[in-house]
Amino acid sequence: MIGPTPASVLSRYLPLVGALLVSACADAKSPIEPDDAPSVNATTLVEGLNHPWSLAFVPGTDEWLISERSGDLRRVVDGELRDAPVTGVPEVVAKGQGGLFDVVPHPHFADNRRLYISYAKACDGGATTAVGHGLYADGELKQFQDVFIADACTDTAKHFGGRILFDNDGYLFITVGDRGQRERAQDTGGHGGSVIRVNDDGSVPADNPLVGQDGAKTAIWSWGHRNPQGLALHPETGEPWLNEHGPRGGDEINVVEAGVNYGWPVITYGNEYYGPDIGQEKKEGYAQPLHYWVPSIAPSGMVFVTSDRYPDWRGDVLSGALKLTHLNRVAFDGTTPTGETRYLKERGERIRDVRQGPDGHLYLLTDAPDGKLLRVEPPS
Ligand SMILES: [Ca+2]
Repeated sequence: MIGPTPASVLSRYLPLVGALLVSACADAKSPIEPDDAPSVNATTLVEGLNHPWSLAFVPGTDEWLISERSGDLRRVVDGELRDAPVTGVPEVVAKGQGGLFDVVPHPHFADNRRLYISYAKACDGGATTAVGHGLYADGELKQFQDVFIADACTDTAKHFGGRILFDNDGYLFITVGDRGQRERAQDTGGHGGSVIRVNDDGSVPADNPLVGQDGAKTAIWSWGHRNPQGLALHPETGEPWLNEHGPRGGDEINVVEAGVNYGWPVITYGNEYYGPDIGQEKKEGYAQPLHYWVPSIAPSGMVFVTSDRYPDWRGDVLSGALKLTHLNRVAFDGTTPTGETRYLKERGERIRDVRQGPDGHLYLLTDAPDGKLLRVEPPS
C-alpha cells in the first residue's frame, strides 16, 4: 500500500528539490559539506557501561537511568553508578542489534511513576520490537506490561528501530526498523519499517492515518523507513523528527508526518553494500529527507538543543554517530538544513545516545563493552 504524499508535505519540501537535483548529478554525496570543529570537549562522568543504549533522567530526582543493550537497566544516583541494576525489567533477546533499547518516563511520571521501555522481545521465530511500562521507584520496576508488540517477527536480529517518544499531546511514538527485510518498509500490513503512534495504553488513536483501511496496521503513523535510531520532538512545532540508517550511504533526517511514505527502498541516496544502486533518489509520492548523509555516519540518539548553555547550537539537531564516531550537529532554518558540524571525532568513540539534561547540559553515551557517560562542555 503506497499512499500519495499529501500536498502540504510536498510544498514543504519544494524549496529543497533544487539543491537535491544539483547533488544528484554527481556521485551521491551529502548536500552539505561538513565542518570539522575541534573546539568542544567532553568530560567522562561514568565508565564501565556495557554497550549503553539510552539515557533517561528520572523526573524530580537526582537519579538517571541507563539501559544496556545486554538487558540491564543501570542506575546513576547523585552521579555514582550503582552496582545493582533495576529489578523487574522484561527479559530481552540480546542478540545482534537486539536487546534493551529506550527508557522514557511518562509525561506525568510524577503522578503515575510509569516508566516506558522498548526492547527486543522473543517471538515465534526470533525477536521483535516491543514497548511496555512498569511502575518505577528506587531501583524497582513493578507490574511491567507490554503495550505494543510489533508485527515484525524475524530471526535476522537486525534493524529493530526501538526509539520511543511522547509528544506534547501524550501520544506515544515508536520506531520499528525494516528488520533487514526491506520489502517490509512498503508493506503497511505489518509494522516493519514504520513509525508507530499509539495512546499511552497501546490503543490506536481514531485519527491515525490508516484507520479504516483494509489490511493495514492502524498503529502505523508513517512508513518507508529503514532503521530509525533517533527520535526527538521539535521544540517549536511539537512534531517528532527522526534520523535513520541508510544502507551504504543515505542516512537521513526526516520530520515524521501522518500518512507519509518516506520511500525506503524505492527511493534512497544509498547503495547496496556491494556497490550497485538500490532505488532512485527521488520519486513522486515518496517524501524526500530533510537532510541526508553520504557516506553514512550511522546516526543514533537525537536531540534538539534548547539549552542556553550552548547558545550557538540552539534549535539545531544533534545526533550521535556510530560508524563515523562523532557528535553530529545539523543547523536548520525551519526544515531546511543550513550547515553540518562534526565534534569529538578525535575521541574515536561510537556515540549511541545524546540527551539534554534538566541542568541544560548535553550528555552522551558511547557504545562499547566499557561504554561511558560523557558531558559535553559548552564551546568556549
Ligand atoms: Ca527516505
